[in-house]
Amino acid sequence: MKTMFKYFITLMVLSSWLVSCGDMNSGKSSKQGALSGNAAEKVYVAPGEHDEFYAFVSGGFSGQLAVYGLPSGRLFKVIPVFSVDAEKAWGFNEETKPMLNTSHGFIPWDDSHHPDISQTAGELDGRWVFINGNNTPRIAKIDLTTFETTEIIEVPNSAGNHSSSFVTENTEYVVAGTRFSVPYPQRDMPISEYKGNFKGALSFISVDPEDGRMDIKFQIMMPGFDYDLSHPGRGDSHGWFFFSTYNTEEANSLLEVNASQNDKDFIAAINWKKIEAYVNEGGGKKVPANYAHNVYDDNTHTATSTMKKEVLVVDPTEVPGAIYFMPTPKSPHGCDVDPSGEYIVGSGKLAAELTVHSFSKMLKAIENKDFDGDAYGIPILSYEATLAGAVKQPGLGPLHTEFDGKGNAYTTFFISSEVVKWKLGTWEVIDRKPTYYSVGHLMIPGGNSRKPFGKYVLAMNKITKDRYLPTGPEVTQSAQLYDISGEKMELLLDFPTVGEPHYAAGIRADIITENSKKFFKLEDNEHPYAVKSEAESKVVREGNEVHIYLTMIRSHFAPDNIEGVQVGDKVYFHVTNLEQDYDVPHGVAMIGANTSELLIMPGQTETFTWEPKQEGVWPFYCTDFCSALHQEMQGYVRVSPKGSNVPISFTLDGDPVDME
Ligand code: K7E
Ligand code: CUA
Repeated sequence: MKTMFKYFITLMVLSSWLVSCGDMNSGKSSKQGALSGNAAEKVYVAPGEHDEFYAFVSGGFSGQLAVYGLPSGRLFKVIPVFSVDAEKAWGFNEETKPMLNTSHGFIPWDDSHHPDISQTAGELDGRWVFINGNNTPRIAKIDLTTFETTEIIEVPNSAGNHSSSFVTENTEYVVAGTRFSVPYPQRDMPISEYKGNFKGALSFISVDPEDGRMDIKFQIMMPGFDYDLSHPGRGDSHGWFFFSTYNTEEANSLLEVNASQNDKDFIAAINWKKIEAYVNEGGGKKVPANYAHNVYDDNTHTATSTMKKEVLVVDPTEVPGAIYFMPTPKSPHGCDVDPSGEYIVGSGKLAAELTVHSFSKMLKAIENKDFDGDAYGIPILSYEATLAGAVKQPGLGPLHTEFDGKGNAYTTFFISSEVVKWKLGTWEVIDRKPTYYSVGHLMIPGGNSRKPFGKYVLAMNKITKDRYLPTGPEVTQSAQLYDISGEKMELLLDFPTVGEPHYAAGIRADIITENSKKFFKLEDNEHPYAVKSEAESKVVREGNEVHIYLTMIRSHFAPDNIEGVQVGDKVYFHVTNLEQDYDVPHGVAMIGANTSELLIMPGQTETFTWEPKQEGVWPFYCTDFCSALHQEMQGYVRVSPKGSNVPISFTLDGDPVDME
């Protein structure tokens, strides 16, 4: 075993040498022959034409979710999720600050990895996309009518929320598993006592079928392993959920060596329907917890944050027959389920072959009690009993697998930098294509459902090196698009990404476009500081707070000139965009405001604050080039010394209005 480990370390070193070798040759050799035939034509989307697919690509350490078109690779939007975004005032304006509230306070950053689109009957329905925040465990929901984050729920008892956020085939649940096990309950204790005392929480978050509202239905308190990735069963295996684990050694230091001791770790198979029934009959224990639930309302254009105080916890030993472990070689990372739901692929990061489990064999093994001991009372199924087959010598360092719906699987190999196509059932390798370089996840639009679209695969790479013009020490991350409609894969396109893309979710565009919102209706605007016409615009002093009810329409603000503000005041700009047309946002920025500009969509109201420090007459202006007279869209605020007797007044439609 030790020798095996050394062998793989050698391979890893070798692979980094290969990468730097490509670098030395300026990548010329690596690029030769990569493209053939009419690749350019296949990704060419003529001016004015639309892409066939949306790709929602996670931003990793950027904390955001980027929207691209495929096959063009054009970037359409970066949706702010877990990180503040000055471009959209996310986390800067008063309305969205509550979205980033957690039990640790306002946390304006996270590490987002795995987007997954909602499903109905195992097919993508295009209503929402979910994504996990790893660092301060959270799950976000993005509404695909507005492409805005509308809900974030914190996950208690979790740490490194990585085996997340994957949805069951009717979006009954979005599931979040902990990567790091932690003391349960959290307490001050010696780290050396990890084993047996730390636990791994797997959270089943229900999603309301009507409004999508999330709620932690239950958490399963599993043994103190690392829960790395997960996927739901589908078809016959709907009702089960599978999680890859590593560190079943329960080591707490130098995991690189100490968590690679066991020849096999596990894929945990969880019969969530059984646990759901147990919980519905009053099973489980309500325990104190502290976590934020943040909801954004499209009518008030405002988020609220509620702190929740308890969570329902299930001890696996109390629900016999609901959880089993399937031994899986060498610290598996990816845990992927094919469209039929029969095959569960475990990608042992250090394994020489790719292990595939069979769901039907698993059921038989459970029936026959074909066990190989237990771990903390959870039966371990015998390895041979669940094994469907193995892909022999497929590549080095397998990470993730997706499916084309035509009986083929595609697996990424990090160390040997390639995507390998192989056949389900015969396990034979059909094709392999290099990636540039060191690929992590890959994505086939719909590849996570019963009906993949099976036309393209997108590989998301960890190392870029020489693929683009250099930009100093930091180079862009990269995605690569392959045509998979034929027997052999064909590399079509490289394109840069935002942050580090881990996973992505893709969907046929028309499923989303038919419901896409064009603007917010002014009549539905329930923001408490909204004004629905210029005539209602006003400026109100309340002690040392000044509230400006500002409207915007092409090409002026109402009011524009405002007097009576004093040094030391806290000025609230409540800004409503009165436009009722597609694609006419206005922006607003105030000199010296240390929040952010606002970018306000038609029918929407947003608020920023400004605390003037200096007397004078200070301008504000529109930041979005909205019309030929955009540069005329401006105003002034006169700031007088503290205690001055200049009354609050403003100009509306060119006429002065006195408020006092
Ligand atoms: Cu493999 Cu976070 Cu899914 Cu990245 S993870 S690669
Ligand atoms: Cu409004 Cu520019």
